Amino acid sequence: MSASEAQPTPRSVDAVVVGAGFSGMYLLHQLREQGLSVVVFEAGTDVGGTWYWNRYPGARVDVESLAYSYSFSPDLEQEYQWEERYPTQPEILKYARHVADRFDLRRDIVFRTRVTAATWEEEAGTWLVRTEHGDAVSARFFVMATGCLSASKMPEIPGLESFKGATYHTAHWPHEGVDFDGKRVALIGTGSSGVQSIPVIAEQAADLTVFQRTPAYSLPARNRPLRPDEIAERKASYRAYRQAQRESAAGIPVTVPTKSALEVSDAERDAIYEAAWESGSLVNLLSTFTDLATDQAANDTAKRWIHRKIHEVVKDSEVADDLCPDYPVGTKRPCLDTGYYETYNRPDVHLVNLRRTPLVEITEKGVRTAEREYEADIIVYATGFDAMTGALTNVDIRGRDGVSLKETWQAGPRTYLGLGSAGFPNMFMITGPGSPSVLSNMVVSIEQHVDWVAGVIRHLDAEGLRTIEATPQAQDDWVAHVNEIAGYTLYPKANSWYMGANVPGKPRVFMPYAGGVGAYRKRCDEVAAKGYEGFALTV
Ligand code: N01
Repeated sequence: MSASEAQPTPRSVDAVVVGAGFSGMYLLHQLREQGLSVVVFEAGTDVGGTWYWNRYPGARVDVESLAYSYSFSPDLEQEYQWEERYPTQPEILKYARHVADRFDLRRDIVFRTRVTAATWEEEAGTWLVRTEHGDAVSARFFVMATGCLSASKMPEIPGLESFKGATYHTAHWPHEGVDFDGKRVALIGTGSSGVQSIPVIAEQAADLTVFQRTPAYSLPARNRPLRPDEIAERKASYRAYRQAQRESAAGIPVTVPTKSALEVSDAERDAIYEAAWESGSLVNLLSTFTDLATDQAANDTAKRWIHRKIHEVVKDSEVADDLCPDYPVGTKRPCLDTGYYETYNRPDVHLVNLRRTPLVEITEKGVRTAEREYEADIIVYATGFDAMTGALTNVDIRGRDGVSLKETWQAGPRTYLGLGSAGFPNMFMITGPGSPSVLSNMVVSIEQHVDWVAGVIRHLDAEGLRTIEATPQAQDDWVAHVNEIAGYTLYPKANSWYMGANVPGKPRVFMPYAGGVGAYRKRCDEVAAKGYEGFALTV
C-alpha cells in the first residue's frame, strides 16, 4: 500500500499512537505483537518522524549508524547495511521506510492526519482522540510518540511576513530541495541544524550571511564510509553491544573517565582533548574527564581548549572570537559538523554577531540589524524547536475532570519517570520530559520506553486491571529528583532549549533527566518489578 493512500479510521481500538517516527513505529510493532489493535496517526505522508521532516542540506545524525538503530530485531540488525559512519537524513529515512515495509506497519498508520485533541472519558474508561479531519477514535490507551524536537519554532522577530523572497525552516524543508545557485542567502540560527547546513549552503549559494545569537561548540565529525570489517565485527557482537548501550550513561558505550580535568598536567589534558577531537565523537569529548559536567573550573579547561581549536581553524581572529561560546561546554547541545569552522574562511560567507548588533526586523528585502540591512534572496530559519513539551501541549489533552495537560504544565512539565502524568490515566509519553531522552541516543531510550509501556499493558491485561496512573506523590518526588540531579550539573548555567530558554515565556526548568540511561532504566525496571510502584492501578 502506498504511504499516501487514504485509509479507513477504526472507531474503537486498544491503543491510539500519535506519530510514526522511530517511537510510533516500534510501538505499533510491539503492541500488535501483543495482540492489540492499534491505530497510529501521523501528520506526514510517510514514516520517519524527525528524519521525515528535517531534510535540510547536510542533515545527518550525530550518533553512529551502527548504534543509532533498532535492537529489537536481531534479523533486522543483521540484514540492514548502513553505508556511512554518520548517515545522512535520506539514508536514515530509507532505514525507517525499510522497517515499515519489513514489519508491515503502514496498514495501521493513518498518514496526513494531525491529532488535535484527546479526552479521557471517565465512564467508558477510554480516551477519545480527535483528528484535524474530524475523525474520532476511542482507545483504552493513548500514547504520545511525538518526539522531543518536533514542534518547530520561528523566531520572535518583527516583520517575518514582509520578506518578498523565499523562506524556509530547517525542520520543514521542501521534499524537492532548494536551489541556492547564484542566490544571496541569510541564515538565522547556529544550533545543530545551522551548523550542519551552513557549509553545504555556502558551497552552493553566491553569498551566505549567518546571523548568530549564541555560538555553538562543534566537533568535526570525521565522517566516512563504514568499512566491511567494522560492520562484520559489530554484527558478530551485537547482543553484547546492545546490552552495553542500555547500561551506559547516554546510550552509547564509552570508556568511563577516571580522572578530574584538574588533576592532570596541561600536556596530558591537551593530549586527551586532542584524541577526543580526532575521534569525531561527541560522547568521547564529553567523557574525557569525570567533572566536565559538574565543575566550572574543570569545564573551563575544555572551553579554553576548544576556543584555541576554533582560532587555529578560523583565519580572521575577530570572526574566531565571535564563534567562541562563553557558556560551559555541553550545557547547550554540542554539534557535530563537516567543515563548519572552515566555512568562515570563505570570502563569500559572513558572520553577523547578534550579541553586538542585535537583530531588529525582517524587511521586504532581507534582515535588518541594529547596524544595517542585509539584502537576501532566501532566508533560512535554523531556529529550532519548542523542545520536549511543544509537541505534547500542541494537542488539547484533557485528563480526569477535563483537566488540560497544557494548563497543568504551565509552570513546567510534571511527569513520573517521563512516562506518565498524574491525572492522565492510561496515557503514556515516549521519551517524555523527566526521562533521559535528548541527553541520550534516542533510539535506545525510545526502545526502553516502548518496551516498558508494552509491559504495563501486558500487566494490566493479565491482572484484569483497567487503568494505571501516576500518583501525585510519586510524580512530585520524581520531579524533585530530576531537579536535584540537574542541580549537581552545570546545565542550568546556559540558556538552552533543555531549560526552555529559547521560547519566550516558557518556564525555566531543566526538562530531561540527567541521571543517565543505565541508572534510569534500572529505576524503571524496579518500579515495574514492584507492581508499578508510584502508579495507581484500578480494576
Ligand atoms: O535548533 P537549536 P536546531 N534570533 O535550538 C537561534 C537536534 N538536532 O534545529 O541559542 C536569533 O539548537 C538560537 O540562538 P540561541 C539536536 O538535539 C540534531 O539547530 O537561542 N537567533 C540557536 O542558535 C539539537 O540541539 C541533529 O541564542 C535565534 C538556533 O537559532 C536540536 O535538534 C541535527 C532566534 C536554534 O538552534 C535543535 O537543533 C539537527 C532569534 N529570535 C538537530 N531564535 C543531529 O543529529 C532562535 N535563534 C546532528
